Amino acid sequence: PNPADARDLTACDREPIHVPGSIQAHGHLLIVDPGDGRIVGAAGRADGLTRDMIGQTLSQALGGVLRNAIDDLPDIGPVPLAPVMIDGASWDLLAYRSGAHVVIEMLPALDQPPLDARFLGRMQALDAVLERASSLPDLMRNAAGVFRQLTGHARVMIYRFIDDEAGAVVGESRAEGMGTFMNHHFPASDIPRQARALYVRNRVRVIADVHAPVQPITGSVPGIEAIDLSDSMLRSVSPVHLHYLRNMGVGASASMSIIKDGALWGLVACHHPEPRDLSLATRLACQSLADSLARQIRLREETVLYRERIRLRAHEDTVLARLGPDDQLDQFFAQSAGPLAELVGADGFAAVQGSELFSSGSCPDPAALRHLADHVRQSAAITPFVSSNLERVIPAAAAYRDVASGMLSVTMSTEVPTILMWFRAEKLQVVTWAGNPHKDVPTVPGATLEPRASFAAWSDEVRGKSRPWTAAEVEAASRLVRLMLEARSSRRIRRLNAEL
Ligand code: BLA
Repeated sequence: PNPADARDLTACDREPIHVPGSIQAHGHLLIVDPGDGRIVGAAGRADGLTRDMIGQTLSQALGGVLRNAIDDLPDIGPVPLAPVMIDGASWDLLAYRSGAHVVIEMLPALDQPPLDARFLGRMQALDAVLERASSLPDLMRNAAGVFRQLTGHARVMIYRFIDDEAGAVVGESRAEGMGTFMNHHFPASDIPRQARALYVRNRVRVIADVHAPVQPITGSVPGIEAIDLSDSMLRSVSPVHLHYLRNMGVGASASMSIIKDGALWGLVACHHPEPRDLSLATRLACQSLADSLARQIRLREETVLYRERIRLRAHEDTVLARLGPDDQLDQFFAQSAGPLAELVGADGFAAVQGSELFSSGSCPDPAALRHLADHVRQSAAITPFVSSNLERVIPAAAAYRDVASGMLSVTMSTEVPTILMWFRAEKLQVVTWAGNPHKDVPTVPGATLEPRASFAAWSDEVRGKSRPWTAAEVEAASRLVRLMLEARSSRRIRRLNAEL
């Protein structure tokens, strides 16, 4: 069973995290009416620094240069501005538009590497470490190390979304004394839907101190506290998530989005046992390194696909050379079924054409084969049917999961369509979850969903799944069906010509 199904996801998914009405404790926020340049709202440390600025113009509060800067802001996305000094403290500034207002955020200028030549040199060196990785697993390990150097967090993980939006830790680097989450799985509800959507837009978040009280937004305009903080770097985070981190024994967290082809592929997740903030420059450096990581991931996936394609193509001729006479399904596949199954790494191969049926290797019984063929007849004519968890799509398949947990099917458009099916046996898998994902489900309807109390490794046996079909294998099956059809019709033409 999919643990995410058992949960009341909506409670988590509905929390409007982009309008929290407050910011984290370590910075300040000003809301400006761009028309007259007046400050209409603020939030910040209880010392009142920014609250006293409400009603002033931005120039009065922070100096004249800022006025021009906010007039030139783009419609979307934050822009770093020149830092300011107030009462001996230095602040990094960030500005963005939010509805009719402009938001200015003040992040404490930290004693972390400034954006100078040495810092840029270091960035290049870190980027080079990513490029040097020889394989995808190697890249994941290197990436965790690189982000640990950049952020100084004690445990850095590369977290990858897998099926059902659940995910697993695929790379890790940690300081002595920090426990491991390597290869641990986490359910989808740990990062709810709206958070995943927001993280495509705003790619770096820092939770500097999971114990610090939040700073509410106040102002001179009614409803100003409900301002949209999607682009914020100081936004206070969901209390449920803070609870989650505290349960994990984490004092501060940071995460960066890994976006591949416009979608959230995964996150760089950083934990620290004590409070830890990141400077604006470090945050921006993290973002650019995460983009670089995404490119490296894509490059490596493309290389794997390309190599597999070459290997599969070399195999095609063997299959085509063994095709038998096509008057009968049996004869057509008698010699070619073995290489056909081998081509895509299947345990069995079967074909159904009208009332005729052929099977070879390890396949479900004839009645089941006909049932499966009926199920995919329409859809597989357009795109291949691909599943590595057949019983999830066709529940009856649970009865023969030992031979067919995975199925790949393509329809060959012969006069009477031929449905070709490749099968893969069940591959028992033990998945280690970070804490029991089935527990902590609220028993009272409408009750608040609490994060897990324990993240201790919890093993779950997964039934009914096969090794997944790769993109190259699916592609090879479709291609081969086309080639077989061509071979068949050119043979027919030759035969007709001979008869004439
Ligand atoms: C946010 N959950 C997050 C974030 C991460 C995780 C990385 C982004 C914020 C951050 O950087 O800390 C989860 N952290 C993980 C995972 C790993 C990790 C999977 O280190 C693995 C290595 N959380 C729950 C439940 C709810 C929930 C039951 O467990 C729902 C009520 C909610 N998680 C939740 C919310 C956010 C979140 C609402 C958004 C926080 C925000 O940005 O405001």
